[in-house]
Amino acid sequence: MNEQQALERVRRELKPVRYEHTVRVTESAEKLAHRFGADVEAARMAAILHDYAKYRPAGEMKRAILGTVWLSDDWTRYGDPILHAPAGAVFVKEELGVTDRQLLDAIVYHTTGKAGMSLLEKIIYLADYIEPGRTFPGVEDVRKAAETSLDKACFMALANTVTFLVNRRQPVFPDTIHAYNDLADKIK
Ligand code: DGI
Ligand code: FE
Ligand code: FE
Ligand code: FE
Repeated sequence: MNEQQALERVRRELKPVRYEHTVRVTESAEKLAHRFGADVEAARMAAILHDYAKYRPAGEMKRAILGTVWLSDDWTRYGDPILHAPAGAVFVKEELGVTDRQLLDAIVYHTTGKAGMSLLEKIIYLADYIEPGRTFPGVEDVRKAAETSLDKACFMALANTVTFLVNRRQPVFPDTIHAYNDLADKIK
């Protein structure tokens, strides 16, 4: 599947606002890949596919995760907003025939991050957070950090996300905390 075919599939899966977000994430991912020496094609493809499952019913996503040996059942226990990340990897694999493990993992971890993220995983995580349409409090500081340090910028995004979740008394997926701790140590 080439980039154009992936974009067409994704456009049919998503509402226009979400498709426009995807296009901006793809442009942000390309810039980050150039800046930090990653494979630009891989970064663009992962970005195009990252929110593929965003509008699937929660029950369908849970079933897909529970039926997949390479995904922990834990993904189904921390609220519906994180389901589309692991479920997206399952559907992209099964429905689009994508087999590249690194690309699938970048989709799995784009919402939560994890300890020991690969270059591609960090780029997709960060591109999703800083794309020009985002208006989170503090996002401008994260964009600034992303000009020079991928780890620092990911750490700031994780800190903001943990704060956001805790302030709303929402559960925090363990990998999000592990990602935060991992990068807190690395940027010292
Ligand atoms: O899909 P997007 O809107 O582009 O962005 P995303 O994939 O980063 O999803 C953001 C949502 O995920 C937002 O509602 C916050 C939520 N989220 C992020 N990390 C965690 C989380 N929710 C829980 N419960 N735990 C997390 O660690
Ligand atoms: Fe997402
Ligand atoms: Fe499972
Ligand atoms: Fe997204």
